[in-house]
Parts: sequence; C-alpha cells; structure tokens
Amino acid sequence: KTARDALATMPKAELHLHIEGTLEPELAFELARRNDVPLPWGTLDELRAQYRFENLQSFLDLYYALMRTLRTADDFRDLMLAYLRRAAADGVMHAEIFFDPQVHAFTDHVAYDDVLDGLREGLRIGEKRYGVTGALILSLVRDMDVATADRILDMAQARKDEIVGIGLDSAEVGYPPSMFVDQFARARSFGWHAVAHAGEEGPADYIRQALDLLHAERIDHGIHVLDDDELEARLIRDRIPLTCCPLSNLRLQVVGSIDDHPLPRMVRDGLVCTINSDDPAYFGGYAAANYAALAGAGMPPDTLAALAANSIEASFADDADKERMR
Ligand code: ES4
Ligand code: ZN
Repeated sequence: KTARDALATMPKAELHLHIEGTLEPELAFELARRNDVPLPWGTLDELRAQYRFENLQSFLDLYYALMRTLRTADDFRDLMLAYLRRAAADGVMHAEIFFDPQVHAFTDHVAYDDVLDGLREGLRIGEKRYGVTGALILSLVRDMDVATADRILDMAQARKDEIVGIGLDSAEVGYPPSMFVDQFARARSFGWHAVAHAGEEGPADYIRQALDLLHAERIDHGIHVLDDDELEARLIRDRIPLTCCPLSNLRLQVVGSIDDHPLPRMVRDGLVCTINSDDPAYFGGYAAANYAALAGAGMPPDTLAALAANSIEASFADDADKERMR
C-alpha cells in the first residue's frame, strides 16, 4: 500500500466544502451547453488558464461565473453525485456541505426549492451508492445585500429540517460577522447549528465576533487566530474546532507555501484543527490531496490520524453515526 492510499483510506469527515466549489471545468462546460448559458471562454483550455488566483476575490470572480451554469435540480443532483463519488474514494465517511442559495435564487434565478431538491436527491442516491452520509449547511453570502439573506431564510424555513446548519462565506474583509446577528439568531431558532468563515483573510477580531455575536460552534479557516494570543487561548480552552483548508490557503496566497502553513503550529498549541478541501475543483485536490500535501510538508502520520479523528468528533453527526465512522 502506498502512503497516499493510507491517507485516502483513513476514515474522515469533510467539514468545509462548498458544493459549487466542486464544479470541475468539464462539468461546467457540459452544463453551459445543456442550459444555453454563455461562458466567456471558448475552449476548456482557455477556461483552465483562469485558475491562477491572487487572493480570495480573484477566485470568487471565477467561482461565481461558473456557478451560473447550474440551472436545474438535475444539475445540482449531478454535481452532488460527482462530489460524493470522489469523497468516498478519499475515505470521507460523512460530509457537511455548504451551498450558496442566495446566489442561485437572486443572481441566477434558480428557485430555492429546485436547488434543495437536487442537492437532497444527490445525497440520497450518493449515500446508497457510495456509503457517504451528507448534510447541508446553508451559507449566507456576506457581500450580497443583507435583505437577500432574510429572504432566503424565509424560503428555507418551510423545509428547515432538511438543513443542518447556517454558515457565512464569500468576501470577508469589510463584511464583519456583526452584520449577520439577526439572521444567525433566526437560523438558530430553526434548530440549526451555526458555523462561520472567519480569519481567512480577515482579522482575528472577526473570529471573536463569530463566537460572541453569531454563536458559531466551529470556525471555518480561522488561521488568523494566531495573531491574537488571548483569543487563541480561549479557542484552545473551549475546544472550538477550526476547519483548515491547506490547499485553499496556498492557492489563494493566504500562505506562501505549504511548508509555511501554520497548521503544525496550531496543532502543537492545542487548537482542535481539521483538514478540509474548501473548493477542490479550484484548488488542486479533494480531501486526500489536502492530507497528502501536509504529509509532503513533513506532518507525521500520527498527527494526520489525529486530525482525521478530530474531523469525525467535530462533525454534527450523532454519537451512533460517529461510532460508525471510526
Ligand atoms: C470560499 Cl475559499 C472561500 N472563502 C470564502 N467564501 C467562499 N465561498 C466559496 N469558497
Ligand atoms: Zn470556504
């Protein structure tokens, strides 16, 4: 067995994955044709030349452009099935998956119910076909009008039991968690868990706001916690999980190289970290590739195994389901 196979078969949960970020260029081209959505790139190679990012925003521009090709429930089902197949091959037993319904509903005019129907059908078929369980996190897009967040929660309320949590994503700097206090309070009143992207490009104080104002139970990315010793001590003490995404941080130039990634320091300090893939179609690999990148940077196998165990522990699955994953 190769080292990579060992990483791929290590049982793990994926806690930070945007389903729209699994849209591979080939499927985007196929959907553009199927749905008559014009794309500014004439060939796959022309499209493939766009995957060099300076920062979060330059990635988001391409991510939202390709997302426009997703138009029907069947598209979302196919996207989910393609992801779950890859997840299973990487040892992912369970995935808690973000989606961005404000963009689908208000930018691309795809009804919330169609998006949810498609994703849920994908999860249902995928669980039977690949043995991976999945749950959906409705992620609010922080750089859209806050009124659209209220409207999407209006739509989501009738089917609230089909969603496991509320999230917060997209352009971070200038869009502090404090803007979304009411929306998160409402989502928590639905019985949903709460998570938020914070401290990816934004400051440590956004992590504090996510905890204090949004009552986030996990922090997505969170690597800028290292700029604030007092906050770091609190996360260690309270065992707040961080969903780290090494290949994402590399490709968005949040870190200069994988060898400079702060994960080893975070683990040594005692933070509860997990390894995740964020937008794998854009960042060069799915779950096992993220574990492999850290292994290549010298992270020992027992540390990787501990982080995989953390991912199961930090998931929103119930205790019986966690036992199944271990
Ligand atoms: C995202 Cl890498 C990243 N950061 C923030 N928001 C996002 N949405 C999709 N990918
Ligand atoms: Zn993310």
